[in-house]
Amino acid sequence: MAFTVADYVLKRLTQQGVDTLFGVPAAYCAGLFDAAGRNGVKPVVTASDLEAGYAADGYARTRGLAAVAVANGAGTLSMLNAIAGAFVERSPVVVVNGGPNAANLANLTDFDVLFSHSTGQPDHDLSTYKLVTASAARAATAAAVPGAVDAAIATALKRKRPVYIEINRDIWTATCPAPSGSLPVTEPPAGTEEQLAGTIVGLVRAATSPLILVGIEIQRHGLADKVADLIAKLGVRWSVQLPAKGVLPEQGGGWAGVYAPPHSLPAANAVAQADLLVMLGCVFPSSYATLVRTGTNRIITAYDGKVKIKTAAKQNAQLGALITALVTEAAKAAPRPLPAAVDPVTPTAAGPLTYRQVFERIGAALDPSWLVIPDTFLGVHSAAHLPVKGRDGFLCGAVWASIGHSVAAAVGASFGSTRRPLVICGDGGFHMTAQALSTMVRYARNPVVVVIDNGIYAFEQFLLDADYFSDPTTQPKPYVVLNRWDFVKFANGLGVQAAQSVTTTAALDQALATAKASSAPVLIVAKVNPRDLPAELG
Ligand SMILES: Cc1ncc(C[n+]2csc(CCOP(=O)(O)OP(=O)(O)O)c2C)c(N)n1
Repeated sequence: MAFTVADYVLKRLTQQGVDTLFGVPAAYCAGLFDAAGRNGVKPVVTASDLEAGYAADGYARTRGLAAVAVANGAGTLSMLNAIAGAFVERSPVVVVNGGPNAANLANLTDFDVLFSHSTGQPDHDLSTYKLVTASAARAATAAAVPGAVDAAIATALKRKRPVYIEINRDIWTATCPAPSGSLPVTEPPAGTEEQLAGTIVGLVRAATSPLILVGIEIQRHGLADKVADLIAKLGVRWSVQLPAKGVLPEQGGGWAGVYAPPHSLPAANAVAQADLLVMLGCVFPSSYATLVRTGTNRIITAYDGKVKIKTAAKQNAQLGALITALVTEAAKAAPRPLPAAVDPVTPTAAGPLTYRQVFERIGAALDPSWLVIPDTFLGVHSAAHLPVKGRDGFLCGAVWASIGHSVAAAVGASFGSTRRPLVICGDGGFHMTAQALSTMVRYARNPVVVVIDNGIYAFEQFLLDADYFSDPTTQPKPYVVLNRWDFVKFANGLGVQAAQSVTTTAALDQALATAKASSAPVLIVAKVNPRDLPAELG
């Protein structure tokens, strides 16, 4: 059989280690799914398009690159939220979209006849995805495919951001030359790195209490070992942003805890006291506004190909080359003595099941086999302090903060990571993507999903009127109260046999131990009082 356009796309993906294609097929992209098997790529069909996007995101975060294809318009626009999160949090997902053919476009332009799922714009998906990807391009002919695909995948690898390729739906089976040569996977150095490194290390040495804050780009660019070396050679305190938790093992001298303002002692104190903050590969969520706006005279940042030293103008610099130069520069003098690591969080006494107890019991159960995936909910503040073991044991959409991400990202992470996903999610977040349990069953995946069932969108209630949590006479906002599901029956209906509710710490311990012993997907529903708050917020 001749080599085709679909083969070209899949071959370039498999060359980068991608062995799974997430999506919900449609006539537009069926040609890609048809070619998957013969190219050694396993199609994973999810229960929704949004789930496909989150799953691809979870795979990209753990494997380094992912691919997803859904229906033009109806599927892609449903998936947009997931790809926006991947864009913000540097997750290189390749969105492969079947696009309108020449007749579709002519009918629309000449007679206002809508092609399937068209909004009436000839490029509705292309234009929309430009907003949430590092590159978005359309290939109308087979001749244009190699150039478009190579440019897109190279951009995803270099920038660690999603990319979008739209391919005329008529050409999947058209003949195409096989790929030749390898794709560039890193940006070239800017030439500024050595000089910048000299300045930065000089400032660190001159500071009284410098602190390095590690961000997610360090993991995405495979720079964790070098950053660990840099910390040791300089002898500085260090912290991580919440999305970067687990990028480095959380131990040893200088470890100051996860910095996730506004609820992140002791790291918040360490950051507040630092006279120099070196933020490597960080993304700033809204909670960083005060720190970044008021701290320009003590902050150095390096992210997204740019370095800024205090109030000086930004300069181009390639992150990997900069970190290498920093290590070389740091090696020229002895490290300063490292302060002792922060004490681990001490457990409280056993008692009724509360947010605090749920996280303490999960913390006690953690070992290096788990990949902790918290959702956006009250418990994310507690997840920041979980004793994740080793490296790359944590995955969190903490900046984009879309509820429901965790459950569906676990589908992808179960394919991309050697660790077993342990999802911790609120009941409201679980409502968003609960059908992902079905995908886990269908493809024999093994995530353990812990749903903290308090019957409300407590995070929203906390933001809008926190009195509710301390004053029994204060009623919740009516729109934060959830429809109560029978989660166990729901999970059973989707094929998850191992589903149970727990109301005590002993039962939770038992459920976690039983889950650990099984290789099937598991749902544990931890019932918590709606007025209960995690330790970090109480
Ligand atoms: C997709 C999406 N919709 C809405 C929100 C706003 N939001 C943030 S937290 C939250 C409540 C989460 O509730 P739940 O999952 O039950 O956890 P809890 O807050 O009770 O711990 C909501 C609705 C969001 N972040 N993302």
